Amino acid sequence: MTITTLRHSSGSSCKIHSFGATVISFATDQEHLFLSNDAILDGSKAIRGGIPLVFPVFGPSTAPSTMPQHGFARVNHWELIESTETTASYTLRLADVTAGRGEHNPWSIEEVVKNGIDVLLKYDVSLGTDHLVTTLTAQNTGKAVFDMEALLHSYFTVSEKAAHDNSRTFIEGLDRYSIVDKVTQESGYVQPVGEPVVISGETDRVYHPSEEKTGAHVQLVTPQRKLYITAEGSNAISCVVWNPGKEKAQAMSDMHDGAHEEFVCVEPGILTDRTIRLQPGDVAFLKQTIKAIAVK
Ligand code: TA6
Repeated sequence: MTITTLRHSSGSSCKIHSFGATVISFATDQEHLFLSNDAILDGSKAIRGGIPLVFPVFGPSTAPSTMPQHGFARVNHWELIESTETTASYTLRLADVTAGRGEHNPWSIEEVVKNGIDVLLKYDVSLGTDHLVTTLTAQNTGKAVFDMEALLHSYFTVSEKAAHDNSRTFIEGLDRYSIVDKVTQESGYVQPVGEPVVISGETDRVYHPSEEKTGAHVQLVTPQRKLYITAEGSNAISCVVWNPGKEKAQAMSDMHDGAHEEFVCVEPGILTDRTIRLQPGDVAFLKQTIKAIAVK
């Protein structure tokens, strides 16, 4: 298990853990990614913080599949194939996936022998003066078509424990997106124009674009800075906004006390009814750019 550090001459830096190819730090004049003090970094559990990679399913699997929540990408060791001072490229081959395949789904060892599914995942990380670009690509290297979801589960730090302070922490850019609220179980309503998205207690919502937009531009405003999160991909980009709230955070063994006030997850992804159907030989991608602007 290795941690690769990227450094830019401007002073920005980035750290990537080979477990899950999880970016665990992106700093300019300050750290932008949240990593729980209790995160487990020994490869026995998905890393709680940074940017875990979600593939090929988002959320819990549908029965009878026993693939774990968010799929296998975040719980396997990725190979670092190339790096420079400011870039790193990782790959994960299905043949090297030892954890998280589960049973009764097309990715299980038993099924793959019969159906001929194969995939090559690649993850490119590139550091700039004030930005970080992360690109996940999936190439269908097998004989059969497969469906996939993909998401960059980005945890962003919020200083001064202000994640739930709606006047200082909010998300812009999701106007007119339709909402699936997993806490209230409500759906089918849209984010009003000009109204920012705020975190109120436990928050777990998926925002789907009203049009088939293969790009998204979202701004996360916090007391310490504004983050411009731009995403593009091979299908419409949805955006998940998540914070576990106090009780759920306390119940998570790898979340330190009070952590729910220190981060907000803003997660671009290709999800649910926008799932990608990838034919043999085809490539799909999901790219996120995070740009930090200090708030004066
Ligand atoms: O992306 C939001 C979400 O799916 C939430 O429902 C919540 O469970 C979160 O991810 C964290 O999931 P994890 O499996 O990392 O505990």
